[in-house]
Amino acid sequence: MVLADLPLSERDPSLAAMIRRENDLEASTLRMIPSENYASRAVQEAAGSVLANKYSEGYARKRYYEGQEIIDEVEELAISRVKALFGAEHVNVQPYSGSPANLAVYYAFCNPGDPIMGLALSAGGHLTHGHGVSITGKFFKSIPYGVRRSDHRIDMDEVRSLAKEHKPKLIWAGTTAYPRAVDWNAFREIADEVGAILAADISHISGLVVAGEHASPVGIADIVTSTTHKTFRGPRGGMIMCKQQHAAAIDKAVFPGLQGGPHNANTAGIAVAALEASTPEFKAYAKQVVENAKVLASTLAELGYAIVTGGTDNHLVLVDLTPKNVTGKVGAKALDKAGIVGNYNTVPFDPRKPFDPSGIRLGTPALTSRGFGREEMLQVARWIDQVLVAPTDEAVQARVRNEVAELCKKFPAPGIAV
Ligand code: DSN
Repeated sequence: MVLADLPLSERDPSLAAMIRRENDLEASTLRMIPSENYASRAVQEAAGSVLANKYSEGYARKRYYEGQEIIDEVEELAISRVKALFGAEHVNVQPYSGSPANLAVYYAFCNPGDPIMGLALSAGGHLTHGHGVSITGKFFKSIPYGVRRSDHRIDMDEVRSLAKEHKPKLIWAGTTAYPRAVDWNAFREIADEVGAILAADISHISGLVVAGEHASPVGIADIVTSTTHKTFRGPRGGMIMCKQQHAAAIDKAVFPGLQGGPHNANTAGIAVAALEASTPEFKAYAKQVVENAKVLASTLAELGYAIVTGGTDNHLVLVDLTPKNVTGKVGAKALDKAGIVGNYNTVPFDPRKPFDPSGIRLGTPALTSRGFGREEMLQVARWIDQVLVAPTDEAVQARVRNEVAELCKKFPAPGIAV
């Protein structure tokens, strides 16, 4: 057999072993980072296929390279499925991920130095919505808005007054660590009042939007961006939806503005994910994601945890650990040792620094993909509490890790070989 035909386990056994270990880790732990999920076997097959071999600069039927008859079909299929799911007028599935999708929006509508607005990272926004360490905060004049001190919800009065003062070219509505619904119409009103482009970043919630578990910004915002691997449960990737009037500007910004050839295998994975997201099973899944997050939030609240905003409307729970005298980093690391994988996170008006903040962020998309429901979430909340009340107790961590692994065996993760 020629070397190129050897399986990975023989061609590169050490790397194959790493993948096997990651497989086992994902199989046996509770993956609660809200932006993660389990892509199905079919999505993984498409995303790992020979389509990755092909270069396809341009768009379907308008490529710069030959041999595109199948790639064109694949990209058109992905686009038509995403259009139908979201009711979008125009879709671009070429962005490599969420950050490049967002950069394309800037490139389409803004010039360097233009004022732009987005939710501050410290209040639950995203780096690419104008944070100072991001290129988006360096090349544009970023005016962040925040959440109210009283209830930690987005302060639409502040959004309006900042927009009127700074006349932004672009306003971002969208979040990464915000447990409540976003009011797209309220953003639309403000954008109209100041003549701004409104971009909704639904990376975290696109699966919920498809299923009607969160209101859709499609048709309200000028532009909607999303990753494809979070609640949408596809491969790593990005997509942009927009009104027809912005189609040419967006397409030109993605290619040739920012990117070269699209990652065609990922495009195929997006097509499969869109097919899966159109099923009644997916609708039930997304409903359960939200129900599970509500159970987690209310149970942790009963156990004495400070839940940011007092609960959740979506797939994530932001927990302020200050009342428990544990920092977010210590808490997240203790949970990780116990097989409960979340991330430490700032909470609004956090007196601590982002590298060792006061909170943890926990999500339910991956657990729900395993089939977890109310009973399992009650148990997860109890385990979280047992670990966090004694964050240096390695015996507790070991015991919980074993119990977690036992429960995981009863709920095999999709797309994971056991
Ligand atoms: N890294 C993603 C998240 O965890 O929310 C955002 O890009």
